Amino acid sequence: QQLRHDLRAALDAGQFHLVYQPKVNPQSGEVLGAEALLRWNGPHGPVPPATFIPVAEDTGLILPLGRWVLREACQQAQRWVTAGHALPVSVNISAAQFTDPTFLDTVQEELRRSGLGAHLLELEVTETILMRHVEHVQRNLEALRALGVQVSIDDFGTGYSSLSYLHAFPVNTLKIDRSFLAPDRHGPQAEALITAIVGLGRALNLQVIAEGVEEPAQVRQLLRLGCAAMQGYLFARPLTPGDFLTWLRHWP
Ligand code: G
Ligand code: G
Ligand code: MN
Ligand code: NA
Repeated sequence: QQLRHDLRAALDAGQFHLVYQPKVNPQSGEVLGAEALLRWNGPHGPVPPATFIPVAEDTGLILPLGRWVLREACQQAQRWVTAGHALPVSVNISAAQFTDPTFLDTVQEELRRSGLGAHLLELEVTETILMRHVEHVQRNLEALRALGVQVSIDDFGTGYSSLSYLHAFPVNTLKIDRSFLAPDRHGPQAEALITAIVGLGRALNLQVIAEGVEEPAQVRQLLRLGCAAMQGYLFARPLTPGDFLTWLRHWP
């Protein structure tokens, strides 16, 4: 209850900020983009998104907050363009945003305000959202594609994707959930699942990226299995905009 109250005041008080986690191809050394991740420094210290995002979703605050995230991320990506780095920024989208009638207008409006090219914005939508809200999905995805905005399916492999829907959805990327890389899942089964997702990506002409890469052995495994796009603590933690620029100068 206190959390709800603090959260409502937090947006006006400017207590939120975004950090950016790079996506890389460690083989080519290319930086593929960065995922924007929301952080809240509340009145009693930092609160993890896994705690406050569900509350923001319950209270409806996720709509103004999600809009703020989009605005901030588009502005940051446009600053990167100005600094000579045309890197796509990825923004996580909640179910309540995706199914809101103003969603498409909001995306367009924030692109316009920031001046960011649509091809430099990527939206990350979970597999579960896509499967649960099929009625919004086709319209949203087609409109986003028409705008030139990229869409990736986040946490792929943890939900229940219908392959027939997946085939029909105009998306760009499958993001392999990090649970497939977790140490306790190592072994032939996890490897077979990664192989299956990489194969699905090839069959459907989708990019595939692995998240949660923490160890060099995982890099070797992913490259061997045909997945060269990666994100994880091994390369960089989510970084403040200043640290992100420093990281860019020193990478690879
Ligand atoms: O940043 P961290 O890995 O702690 O994020 C935890 C969870 O919160 C992840 O599921 C992530 O997708 C989600 N999350 C982080 N930032 C945002 C955001 O801006 N919007 C939404 N909807 N979810 C976010
Ligand atoms: O649900 P989503 O995939 O958006 O979640 C992103 C979350 O994953 C962020 O909170 C981010 O901090 C976290 N994350 C990013 N890289 C790693 C990693 O290598 N290991 C672990 N355990 N978490 C990671
Ligand atoms: Mn994500
Ligand atoms: Na993710």
